[in-house]
Amino acid sequence: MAYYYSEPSRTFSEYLLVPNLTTKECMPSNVVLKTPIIKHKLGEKSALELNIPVASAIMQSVSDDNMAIALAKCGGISFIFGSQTIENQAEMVRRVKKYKAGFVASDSNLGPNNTLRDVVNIKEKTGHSTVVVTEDGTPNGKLLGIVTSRDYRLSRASLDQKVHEFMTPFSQLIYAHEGISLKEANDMIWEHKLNCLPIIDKNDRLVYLVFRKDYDSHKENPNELLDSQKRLVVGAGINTRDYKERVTALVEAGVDLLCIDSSDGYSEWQSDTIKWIKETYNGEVKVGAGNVVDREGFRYLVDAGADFIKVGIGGGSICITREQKGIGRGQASSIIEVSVARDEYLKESGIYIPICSDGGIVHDYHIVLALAMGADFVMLGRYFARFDESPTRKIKVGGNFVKEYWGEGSNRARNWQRYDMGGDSKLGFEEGVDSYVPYAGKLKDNLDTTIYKIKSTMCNCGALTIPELQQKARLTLVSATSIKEGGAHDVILKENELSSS
Ligand code: RVP
Repeated sequence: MAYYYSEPSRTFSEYLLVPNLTTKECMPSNVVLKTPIIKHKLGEKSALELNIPVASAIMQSVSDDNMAIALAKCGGISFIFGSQTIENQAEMVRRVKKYKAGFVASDSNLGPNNTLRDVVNIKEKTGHSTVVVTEDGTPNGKLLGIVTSRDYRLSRASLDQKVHEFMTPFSQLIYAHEGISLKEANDMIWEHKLNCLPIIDKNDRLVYLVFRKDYDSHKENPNELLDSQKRLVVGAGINTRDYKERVTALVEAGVDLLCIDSSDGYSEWQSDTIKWIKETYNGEVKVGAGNVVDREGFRYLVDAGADFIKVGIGGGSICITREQKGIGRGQASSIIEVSVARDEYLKESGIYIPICSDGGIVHDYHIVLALAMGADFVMLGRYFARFDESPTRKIKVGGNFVKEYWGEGSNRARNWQRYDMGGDSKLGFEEGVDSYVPYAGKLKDNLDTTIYKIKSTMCNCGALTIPELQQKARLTLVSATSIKEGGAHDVILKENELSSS
């Protein structure tokens, strides 16, 4: 006879946190959100920790190198999407690893025989007023000079004038050599009253530019997630088909953490993939697995050697797996059961396995609920898709700016490996939709607010760290009526009144 769960499958919005005593030291500024991301022995530190408990989803419309840089600067991690060629994905990882805070690759480059017209055009395209002149017009060519708006007067000059006639030539430039620290570069910027310092290699080829304003923004990111060589940390998604070639390329590119990306991870394919990675790299390469929603799935992947477990089926905002296949479970119920399984495993083995709650975060407070229920970090798709840094188009629909956001199981992404059930390799039917999300601006501005909210809620719960929250939190189920009263009610909202008049 089939097994029936005695409890309904619950989601985050059905729960609230009940406040504990808030002591005087329980202030948002004292809350530390560091959290483990790979398994470790009880009492020891995880070899990789996040500075804030968020990851961006393994999706084409969310996590490319640009997103990964922006999120790691804020202390979280991106998993670069795997539904692209191995070469492209490895190149994205390489770009994140090469990124040096404050050192940027030049995006406005011309050759000496280009014209002032080209300068004007490139300025309009990139929005940057510093144009680099290299021998071959590439970002890493031999540096010949620099053009800024101080070098020409549009009202007087001919647009056909050649760049080499009015640029500031190399002989008059202040520059530095590769290997200089950001602090040293900044000192030179101040000493010589520069806006931009070119960094060149021993053959006079341009490597980076350092801008005065970038140094300031570096100081604004105290949570930056860096590896031992001070490079940004980045993850990548893999599948259970081409993992031998893909993992090899990603590891070579310097990836810090892998995650098998699948809508249903309780499979022998995943076990084989994890075992191959662990054997091939002597346990050195770290890999998360999932998604699962129960104790059995969790144990199976942990026994195979997974470093963290990702939880959630069908809860994603763009996901229609539940409708299409009748598979899934409420995200809250899944996290609660898997956390109990994790604690059991910890008791038996002395090993702590971090859990990632993936999908279905609708409100910021849902993140705190997930953490309180036992998750160590959350993975978000819709949330990050709304920002400037996501790889999708920003367009105007009905007078409002939106960004595109599509599921990995949609026809647009065609990520059949994520929904692979063995056999023929193609997407039989869609499990995701193509959609828009409201445009929300810069990642950092939004994330700062979210993090502040998380810290405030934790203070209400009397918790200064995530482990403390997990121990102390008191959660209550809410009735349908309480949910209704959770928002503004029984008042006439001014916005509505204005828009209807
Ligand atoms: P959300 O944050 O609610 O947008 O959910 C993002 C998650 O949804 C992803 O991390 C992934 O687990 C899942 N996903 C991605 N594509 C699809 C799909 O097409 N069904 N689902």
